[in-house]
Amino acid sequence: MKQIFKISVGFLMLTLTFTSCNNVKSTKSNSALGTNAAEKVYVAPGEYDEFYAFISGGFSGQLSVYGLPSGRLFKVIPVFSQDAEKAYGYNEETKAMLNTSHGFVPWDDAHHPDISQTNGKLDGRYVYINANNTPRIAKVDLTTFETTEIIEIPNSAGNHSSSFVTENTEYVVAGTRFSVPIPQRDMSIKDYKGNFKGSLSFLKVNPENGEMSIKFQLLMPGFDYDLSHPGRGKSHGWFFFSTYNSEEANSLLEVNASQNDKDFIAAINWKKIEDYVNNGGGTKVPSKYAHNIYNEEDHTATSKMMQEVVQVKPSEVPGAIFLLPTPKSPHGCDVDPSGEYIVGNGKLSANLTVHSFTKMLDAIDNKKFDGEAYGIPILKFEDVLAGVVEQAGLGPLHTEFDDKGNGYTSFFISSEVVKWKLGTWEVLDRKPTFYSVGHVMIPGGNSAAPFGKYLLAMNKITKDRYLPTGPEVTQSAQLYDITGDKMEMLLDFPTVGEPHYAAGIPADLITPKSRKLYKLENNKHPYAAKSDADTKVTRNGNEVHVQMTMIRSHFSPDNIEGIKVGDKVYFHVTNLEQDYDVPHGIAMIGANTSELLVMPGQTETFVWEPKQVGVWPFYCTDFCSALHQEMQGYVRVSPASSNIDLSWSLGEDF
Ligand code: RUQ
Ligand code: CUA
Repeated sequence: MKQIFKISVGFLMLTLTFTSCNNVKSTKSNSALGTNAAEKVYVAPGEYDEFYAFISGGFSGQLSVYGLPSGRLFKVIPVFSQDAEKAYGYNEETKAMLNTSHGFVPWDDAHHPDISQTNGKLDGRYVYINANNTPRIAKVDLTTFETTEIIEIPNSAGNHSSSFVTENTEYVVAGTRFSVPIPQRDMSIKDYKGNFKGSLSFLKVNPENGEMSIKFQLLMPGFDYDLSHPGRGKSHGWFFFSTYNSEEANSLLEVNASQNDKDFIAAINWKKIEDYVNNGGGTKVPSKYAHNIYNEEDHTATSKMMQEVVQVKPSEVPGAIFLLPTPKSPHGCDVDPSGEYIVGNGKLSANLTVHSFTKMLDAIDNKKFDGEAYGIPILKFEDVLAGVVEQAGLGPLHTEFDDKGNGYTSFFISSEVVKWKLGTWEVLDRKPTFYSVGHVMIPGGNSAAPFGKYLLAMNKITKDRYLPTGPEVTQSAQLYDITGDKMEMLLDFPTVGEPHYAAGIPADLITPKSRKLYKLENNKHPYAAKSDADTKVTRNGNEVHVQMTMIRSHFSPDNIEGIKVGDKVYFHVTNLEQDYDVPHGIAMIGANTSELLVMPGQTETFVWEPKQVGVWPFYCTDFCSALHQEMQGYVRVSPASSNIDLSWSLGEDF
């Protein structure tokens, strides 16, 4: 079934370059906004935004929290990268969050946040987000806006078709971008074809606390699994993955993986495979991967190295996996709110291919097959096709949906968002983006019940849209009003990192549950000092533990003596405040780590290894009161050979 894709790659590149230059020069002048755009995004001082948008940072590894429609940035939640501002990955409590089977990995590339769902609707409990580079999935708790779990995905590489949730958050799914040898071993790259495998991992979610565990990994043919979405409604129980490189090329993919006229969307009946595994099916295979959990009671993360996963081969579960031919190297794989339509965004194409779930089931029942790949039946293209959105633009990447039966697709090459009608496939509207849009996001767009008020376009290139800042210009998003027949551009706003994708949700699904502080009485940190009476300094060889408190506006103790060069000093600092929005910080001169930023009721720890004799200061880093600048102290460091006893005090200088 292989046909040659006729457009030459050279032509494609030419198109790309030409189009983007063209946009820079010509579309700027048509970008004048309707006069009421400013009103529509204006959120008056003291007022709240209507939606939260959780926008991934791509190579920043983090998740940023914005308000819509204002585009104001509220917080950067550290997920896969160390963040000195919040001590994430720097303090002793959170280092374990970044542990992997490769050791401590303090950075990653985060793409696809997805909010947990109940009955197909956003429930506002958690955001799950993937790390591509060292495959991981994280869970962010939306009561605290903290990363509370990271699980590594073994036998995977470039964890890109992740991390999307099923309609009751039964599963979070993680598909591999790169096929690799499974198990990993020393072999020639040239033996890729037929030997490398693509793993699709299904992570079961504990309904009580959102925790993930790898239920099974499906070992698929050696394609690249690019994106995925769950079925919903009638197609609940299925998961769909776009593939490229069905050629199984291992080099010069820009040419060699663009040969086939069609690649596939893989349809996986996960319920069927789950049943198989529940009945003892699959094979337990040794696989090392870290599972890191942050415990709110002791404010500390622990990392556990897991040892095996259950793997399933497609041939073990006949009737659970099918391939839907889809032109051309599809990127996004999106399912409409009803669950009937599966949209393949063929990035080397001008058309959008939409498959029908009903027709797919029918084709399966009637065995309308067009060959097979490694034993997996390929369904006949015509028999699963619902329709084609013709000549909608160039380079379709991703589609989201509103609540009125429309799809909105991003076109990277022609730099635009195109609105089209589900069922009739007619193009209704198009608006330029500035420039080269990747994902678009409609709040709830990956659920049965989208909130079709705004669309957010996340752009790859901004060029002349902002004040220049050296060779790199800010990354950016653009907001459109989609309530009318025609889309209206409202706002440009800069983003942290490269915004790959976002998850949006009405604010009132989050705000009532937002935590204000940690109760001191519930603090189970082993080194917590819950009052000034609990503070102390203890020595064990050259290890010294300082149990310190902080409250407006002093540390207790604030004078410490008896520390020696060569000591390893652990500062365990508890914030005694029980008021909303009163964190304190602490930093020590010469400490080879970040500050701590300790929330009310919380204990955090940093390590200081003094290298020089002297009297060294520490201070509060967060402007916490009128006497913030008085919130400071000293540590006396004596030579390694000295016999000065440990002593500590507060308020004893007169
Ligand atoms: S994507 S390249 Cu979601 Cu289009 Cu990562
Ligand atoms: Cu505490 Cu500033």
